Amino acid sequence: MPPTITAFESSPDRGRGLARDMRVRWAFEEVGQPYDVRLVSFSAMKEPAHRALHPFGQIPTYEEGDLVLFESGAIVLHIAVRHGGLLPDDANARARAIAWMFAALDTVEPPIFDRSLVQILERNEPWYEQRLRALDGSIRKRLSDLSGRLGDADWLDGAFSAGDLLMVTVLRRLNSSGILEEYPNLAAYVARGEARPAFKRAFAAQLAIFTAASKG
Ligand code: GTB
Repeated sequence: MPPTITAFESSPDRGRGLARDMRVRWAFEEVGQPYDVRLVSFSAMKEPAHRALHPFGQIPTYEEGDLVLFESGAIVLHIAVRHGGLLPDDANARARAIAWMFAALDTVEPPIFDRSLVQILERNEPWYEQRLRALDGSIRKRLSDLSGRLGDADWLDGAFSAGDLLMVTVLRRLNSSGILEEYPNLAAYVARGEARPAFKRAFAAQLAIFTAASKG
């Protein structure tokens, strides 16, 4: 039986592939492994049955036999360790690819994710513009360093890896902000990731859920 992951029954991103199941789907597609998806509602996520899988009552989760995982980064790492194609064989290169995974989630994602939260939750607050400017400053600092490091390479460290997969999913969240375009090599990097056949298959799969839900 293929592993089962969970995803939003009705994603608030309206099929833009911004929820964190997208990176897990993409990882499965890159390594050529089938997977099943169980859709969960916001209320079901907070029920004991789902909390047994995910202590914080969120998606995505991963179930395979006796193994239950949460945290999208841990799930992508697990897929990459189990199957070839997302981590280099050379031990040092593998360690560096894993460092890029952590960099994507620990160093680059926080201000980007906070920006989207602030736009949703704090738009009518008196501090909104100031907070947004501060976050944009933090984001630009990270992007400037990342852009300098990437230079004119296709990927962050040699061949495409799970580090690139996570970094691209993180940067995609800036797609409608205008900020990414200030760093043409990063915009091209995201476009390269999105052009990968595995990304396209993963994107189409999550979009199909939104399309079916909006018809039904
Ligand atoms: N660190 C965890 C991980 O990486 O797996 C974070 C998991 C997480 O934030 N899950 C979110 C969730 O379940 C969905 S992805 N939220 C429901 C809840 O907490 O009750 C975050 C997300 C939500 C919405 C959009 N969007 O609308 O664009 C994008 C991303």
